[in-house]
Amino acid sequence: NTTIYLKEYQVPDFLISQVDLEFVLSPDNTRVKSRLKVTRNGAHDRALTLCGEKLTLISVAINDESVAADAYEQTDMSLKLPAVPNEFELVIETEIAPQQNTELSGLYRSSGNYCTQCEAEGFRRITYFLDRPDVLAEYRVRIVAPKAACPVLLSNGNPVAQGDGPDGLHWAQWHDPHPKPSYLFALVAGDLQFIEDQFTTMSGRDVALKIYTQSAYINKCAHAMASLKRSMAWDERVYGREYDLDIYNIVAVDDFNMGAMENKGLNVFNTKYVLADTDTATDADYEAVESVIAHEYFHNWSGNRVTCRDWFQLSLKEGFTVFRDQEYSADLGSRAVKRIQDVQVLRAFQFKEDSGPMAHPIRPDSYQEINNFYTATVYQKGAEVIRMLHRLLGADAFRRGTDLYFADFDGQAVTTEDFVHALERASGVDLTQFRRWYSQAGTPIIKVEQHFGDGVLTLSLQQSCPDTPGQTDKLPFHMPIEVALFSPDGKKLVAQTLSFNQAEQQFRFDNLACKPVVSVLRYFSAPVKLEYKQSNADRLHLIKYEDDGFVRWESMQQLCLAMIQPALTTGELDPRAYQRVRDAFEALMTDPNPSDKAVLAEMLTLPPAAYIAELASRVDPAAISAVRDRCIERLAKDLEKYFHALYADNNTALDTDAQSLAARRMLKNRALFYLVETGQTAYYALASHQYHAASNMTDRLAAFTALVQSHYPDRDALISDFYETWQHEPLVLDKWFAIQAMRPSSEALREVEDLLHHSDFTLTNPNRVRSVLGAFSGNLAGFHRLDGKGYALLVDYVIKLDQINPQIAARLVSSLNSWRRFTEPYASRMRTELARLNMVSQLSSDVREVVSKALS
Ligand code: HT7
Ligand code: ZN
Repeated sequence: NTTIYLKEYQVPDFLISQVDLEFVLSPDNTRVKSRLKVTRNGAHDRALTLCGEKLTLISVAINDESVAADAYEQTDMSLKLPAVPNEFELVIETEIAPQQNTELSGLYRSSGNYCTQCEAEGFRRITYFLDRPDVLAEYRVRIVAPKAACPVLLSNGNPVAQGDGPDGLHWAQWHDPHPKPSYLFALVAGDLQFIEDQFTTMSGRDVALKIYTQSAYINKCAHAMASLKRSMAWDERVYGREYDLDIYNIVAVDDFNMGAMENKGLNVFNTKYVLADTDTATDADYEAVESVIAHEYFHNWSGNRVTCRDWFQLSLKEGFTVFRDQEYSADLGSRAVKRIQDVQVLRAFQFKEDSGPMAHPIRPDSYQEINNFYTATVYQKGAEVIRMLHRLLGADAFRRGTDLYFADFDGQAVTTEDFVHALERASGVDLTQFRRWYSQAGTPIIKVEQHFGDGVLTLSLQQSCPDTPGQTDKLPFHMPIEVALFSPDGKKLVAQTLSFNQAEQQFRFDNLACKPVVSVLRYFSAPVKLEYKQSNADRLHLIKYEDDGFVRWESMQQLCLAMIQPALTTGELDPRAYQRVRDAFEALMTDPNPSDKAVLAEMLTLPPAAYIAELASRVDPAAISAVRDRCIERLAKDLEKYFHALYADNNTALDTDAQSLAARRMLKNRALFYLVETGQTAYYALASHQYHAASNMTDRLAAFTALVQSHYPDRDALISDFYETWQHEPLVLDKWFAIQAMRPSSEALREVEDLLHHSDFTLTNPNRVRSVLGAFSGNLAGFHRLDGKGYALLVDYVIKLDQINPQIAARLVSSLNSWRRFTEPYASRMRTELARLNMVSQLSSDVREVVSKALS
């Protein structure tokens, strides 16, 4: 594998200002004719080298003159034209086979329809091109296809013309007036239905909105459409951003490597993030659709109008856009729950990445395979970095900064430095030190100590950041630390943002009548790990009086960790630690006026096993599962009557708005989970009744999950019933696969082996692969076995999958990355399997990069 370095970035030797593409579609030999307006960029005499992969070259012509084969050099990665004029028209004809494209990058087929995925480097699998984000061109596209098989022909921009041709063919022409990089190109063709609506922009322009999918799914697109309209209005209101074409098309397909793609005017989505109706989608699915629709829409400005200079700048568009979609969801629903859930994702995935062999800054310095860098670090930590900027500058200055950024760089391909500098210019805040967040990897650790005397509280903060591959001796970061002080009777005395930028720093709070309770890192104001010897009494105080839902939840998590962590080594639950959690749970459940039912549901949830593992110095998966399971079982039994009351109180439809109803369901189903964990027949019956009587997938799936992951005696019959009922709904079937693969027991391996041989399992659909192998690899109790058979199974399938879809194979193998952090024999067994994988001679560059870094 070759390594690409940020420091070696060079401007392109040539620019392409106009692209005319003609596609004559056919499953095994699609003809692509590309007509490019090319100009030399600067004074040099270097050759024009175009990227191209898996292409059959038919012809090359410069200024209408055919170029002979001996006048160019072709490799399996490129086409080099040594002597070209300074300005010319280049016409290249190639042939491709979308039907054989199982990598789902470039032009491929999903359920018989044609679609594309060009980010990051898929366009070079369609035609020879300068396939890099800093080459922006205006595109005109003509698509020719059989009318019967492909009545719908779509590309970027606005429709220009369409017509019928000979032999049952028809054609359509599209024009995108906004210059764009090739990664934003899209084409869709096939037998698709659509729903339509419209949006009038703030300047009064009407935009046609359409969502296309297979006819079987068309009745499930209304929520996505409503989400799109809400997103368009939000981006106008909050960022002053208006949509800029006459039409906004979304297409939902079954086979897609990621969640969705923001191609200009023609988003392509994984069906998982479009389709939703109450029968088949849970409340969480509805929220996911809302946020991904918003995310892709927001890219129209943060990514498309202003794009990335190179792929090292990926967080420029992804971190910023994730921040935008997180804020959108927070504005729409419960801000506190959104923050809690986003922090959970960050801790589960990004903290793990930061402590493993693939750790990288949000702007990486190097990569071998760019697809491996669509990571939680670039996305989620990238969003946290923008969130800190927002907090340090304040909302108004931040908005002035983003206005300046969009105005200055519209139509350009820029860097994270350009973004930070725009914020600096607009706000006058010096962000010199803050920039270290872009270049230093690792999760900072903040030690907090407090001292109180003579009415003065001194808060001492110390920061450090662990070494990561290739980076030692990190310099201090600049971060906002939100604090508040509470009086003994629960009054908020002070709330303040501390600007923390030294290795050690002290902050004074004067004139305090008595020792306050200190709340630190409110709203999770910086992506750090806190080392804070807070008393349990203070935690309980914050659970009771904090108005930040995140801190209330975090304080509860800390109480739980204080019960779980010591037991991982002693094997015994400390009775006092247990009693504290038990009493706190009881107090929460008997609070007559819980402020937010969804926050309460989160507070009644123990820290996830993955987070307990992340915090451990050495991971003993069996100990983590055993201790966590024991806590759940004891809490379930001891608090049964409260869980039962909570269930009964919330098993109603008293609320009318969708959000309150969803919060009620969340709380009720949390209670149901504990009730089923008591192992009592009556509660199995209750869950079984809920499963059969449910009027929505949230309740049905919650009951199904609780029962399948318990010792329910009729488990097998229940699993069959679910399958019989939902086998024709692929997204529901994915849930069916995943819930079994996540069974928290050593039995999971046998079940996963069966699932992998199920007639509905396939390695060609990424959602299905994720629902079995992805879910299994995240199953601490099932995957991590003393005999290492979980790892062996995963590697067997990674080897097979690598031949089909290397991007997905590489993501699966990363679950073994953290092998060094495990106790024996797990660590050795994981390493053995990685070494076996590394011995395979025909590995893709994707898997090779992950496995070699994991072993180095
Ligand atoms: N910007 C999109 C990234 C994406 C992608 C990247 C690599 C391979 C396949 C992919 N599909 C989509 C998604 C987003 O962040 O909006
Ligand atoms: Zn994105």
